[in-house]
Amino acid sequence: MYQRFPIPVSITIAGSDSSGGAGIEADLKTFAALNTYGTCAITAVTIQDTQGVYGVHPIPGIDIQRQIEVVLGDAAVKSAKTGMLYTREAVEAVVRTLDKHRVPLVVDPIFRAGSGDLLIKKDAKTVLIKKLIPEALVVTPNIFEAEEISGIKIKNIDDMKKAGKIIAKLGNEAVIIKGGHLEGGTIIDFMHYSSKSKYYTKPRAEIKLHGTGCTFSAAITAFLAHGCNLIESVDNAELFMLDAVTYSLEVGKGRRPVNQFAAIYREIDRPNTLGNVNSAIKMIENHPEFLPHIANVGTQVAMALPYASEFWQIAAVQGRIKKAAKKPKALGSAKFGVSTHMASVILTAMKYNPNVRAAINLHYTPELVEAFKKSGFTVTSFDRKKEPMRVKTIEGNTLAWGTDQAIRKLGKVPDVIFDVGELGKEPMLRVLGLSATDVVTKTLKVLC
Ligand code: PXL
Repeated sequence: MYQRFPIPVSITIAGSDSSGGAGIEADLKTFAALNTYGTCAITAVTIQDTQGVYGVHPIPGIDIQRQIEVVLGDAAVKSAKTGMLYTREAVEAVVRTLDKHRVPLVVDPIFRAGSGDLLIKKDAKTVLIKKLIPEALVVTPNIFEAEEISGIKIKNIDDMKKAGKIIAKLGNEAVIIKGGHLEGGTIIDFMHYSSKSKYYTKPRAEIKLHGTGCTFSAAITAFLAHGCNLIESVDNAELFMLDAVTYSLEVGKGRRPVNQFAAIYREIDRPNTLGNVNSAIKMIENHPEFLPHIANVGTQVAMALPYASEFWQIAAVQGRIKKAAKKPKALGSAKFGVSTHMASVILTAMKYNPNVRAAINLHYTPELVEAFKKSGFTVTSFDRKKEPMRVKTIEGNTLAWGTDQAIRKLGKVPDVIFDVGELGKEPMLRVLGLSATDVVTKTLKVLC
């Protein structure tokens, strides 16, 4: 049948996590973010928040079996994953049904929650290792799970490699041992497949996260459903995790759930961000009050996409805003990636407060600073003379350094950051705010 909106279907067989961060909830969000239609068989209902697990109610094996059977009998499911399988009955139900319907299978062995709570019974673990793992295309244990499955202690990369080889002997095609629980500033995930090794290196997030394992294995499952081979699926899943981890969410008082939608929310905001900068440009052009404050090098008004981390994710005015006879005049309209200077200011501010996504630069005068202060805005500054040689010569990012200095001095992101310039550097003032129109509105409050 011709499908007007084709979307591959995947199934997750896992436990529900009432905190929404892991389990079925993380899997379905991941499937959705990766344009895969998610179906599910729930194996247990857990009572938990971001701080811990307070109860587990297993679903009877027969009901797990029937959920899988009806879904697989109805839709053309392209890939499957398992997560929390609490009881022996649950594991056996999965083995029975997947034996009849062969689909590429990702087994994420779940032994404990990040909080330390047990999420599998002992006899279930034995059957999982003996009967389910051999059926998998890929198994994705963390260090502790890999230790239990392989029977060896894992202290370093060599041990990971040994454990990977042992686990692969169970019959599964590949193993990825996630290295997050080993010490060190970088995390290394190790993959063993057809007697080969592959390593994925990434920076460690210095916060406690929730749902990383579920999201990672669900992402592999989603890419498999899209027809990627195993290596491509893992490569893509690793990339997907970078944004999901960087932009984890502060939802409760405990661990931070990863954010499967960070990249989508960023990209979807492109037209809004461009539109907002264009509106700000119009406001400036319509207010001659700006004219004396337009910077000699030109004024920029810029705004970042949400979850931005790169300069090309910041929109600004192509060609800047210049002084014309009676009014300020923009030489072009809003465009991404046209201002490295404003990108440095905004990206630095966003590290402290992700809501501060916009800035405008104006020519500094002591009178203008006084006017901002008088209107009740917070103002702080940095001193170019204090710029370390390292920043000046090697890093070459004076504005990121200066913005950082100014924010640290105040202890929060201010409304205004200025510097009095130096030889060849115009004295400059930057107004920061939530959006391009917000920074213009703040400035107009002072100027009008
Ligand atoms: O992160 C593993 C995991 C899987 N499934 C459920 C969970 C957790 C962790 O808390 O609650 C249901």
